[in-house]
Amino acid sequence: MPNPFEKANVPLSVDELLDIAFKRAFGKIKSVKLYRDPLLLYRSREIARIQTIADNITSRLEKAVKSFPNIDRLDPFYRELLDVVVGIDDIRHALGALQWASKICKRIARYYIAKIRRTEDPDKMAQLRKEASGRISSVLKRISKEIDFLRINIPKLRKLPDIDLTVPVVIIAGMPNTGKSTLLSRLSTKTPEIAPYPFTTRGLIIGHSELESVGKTQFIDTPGLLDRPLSKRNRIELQAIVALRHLGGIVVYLFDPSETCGYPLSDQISLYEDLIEQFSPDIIAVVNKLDLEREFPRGFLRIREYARLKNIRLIEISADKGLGIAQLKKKIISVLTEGGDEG
Ligand SMILES: Nc1nc2c(ncn2[C@@H]2O[C@H](COP(=O)(O)OP(=O)(O)O)[C@@H](O)[C@H]2O)c(=O)[nH]1
Ligand SMILES: [Mg+2]
Repeated sequence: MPNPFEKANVPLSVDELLDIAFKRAFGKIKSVKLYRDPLLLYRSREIARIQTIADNITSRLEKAVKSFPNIDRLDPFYRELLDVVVGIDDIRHALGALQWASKICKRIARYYIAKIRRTEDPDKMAQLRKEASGRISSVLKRISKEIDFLRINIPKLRKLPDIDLTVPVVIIAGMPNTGKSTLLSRLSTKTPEIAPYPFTTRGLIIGHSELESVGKTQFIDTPGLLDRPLSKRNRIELQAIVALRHLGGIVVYLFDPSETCGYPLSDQISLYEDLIEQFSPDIIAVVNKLDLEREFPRGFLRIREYARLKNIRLIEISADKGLGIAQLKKKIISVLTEGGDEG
């Protein structure tokens, strides 16, 4: 299931829409019937001009509206992102404006075409056609703000990550340099994809893997999102984080008791508690850099003591040296398949 906004049309600007429609209307039009009677020919031509302008514009507007996914049927993950990136109310308003303009343009065309049918005066026909095009132009100009809004925002939505929501997700969290990228590449097969994500400069890093008895699994590293305290985030950043929660994934949290990551263990513990509270109650707690225990024993003693007091089952690994990875995989599989605590 790819990004649902991928096929959303970026509408042309008002000037482009008008330009194309008018050029079409004053070029050769196939629908003009070749009457011998000059009056009938004249009438047919003016009607075809109005019809061409209206059809050209309304079909483009409708295509833009129809190509946008149904907001009410979006998966919560993408709906939340839509709200973060552009705002659901604003997008509804903009799409509604295009729909409104299309309806009015059709109505204008019908009205003037009927009037042209009722007149015998060629000058009057030309004048009515000019009036109709003038009114259609001004309807479009009234929605230029909404069109520009879509022109700016739809490309942003099209760049959102493709996340297969039918495949289980494992999110890797932890402070910077605790070993998330190293672990991701240990757990997933090929080189990971990088998908742009709102409010991160480095995007989401997505690794794919086949897990025994689970099947396809996505491992996601979220640089800049789940690596510092949530309390320091603004509303928009929090929303980008909340969207991650809608992935329904499990979270693996990395501690680096060696503190070679540059962050004291106490900060790492407080981020862990923050994530438990705000993000997910069942986070798999993982101690990384086990190979550095001899060199930095204090942190390792402390995290084990903390885990004992809180009744947390720690899994100890070295992502870099490949220690404990099988055990961590087993744990991930058991949580994904049973949601349980064994393994
Ligand atoms: N000694 C040791 N270093 C590790 C281990 N895992 C990661 N590192 C190192 O820690 C640094 C940060 O790792 P990285 O995966 O980029 O961390 P991230 O910022 O959380 O993605 C790198 O220099 C890694 O080589 C480990 O198990 N043992
Ligand atoms: Mg990294």
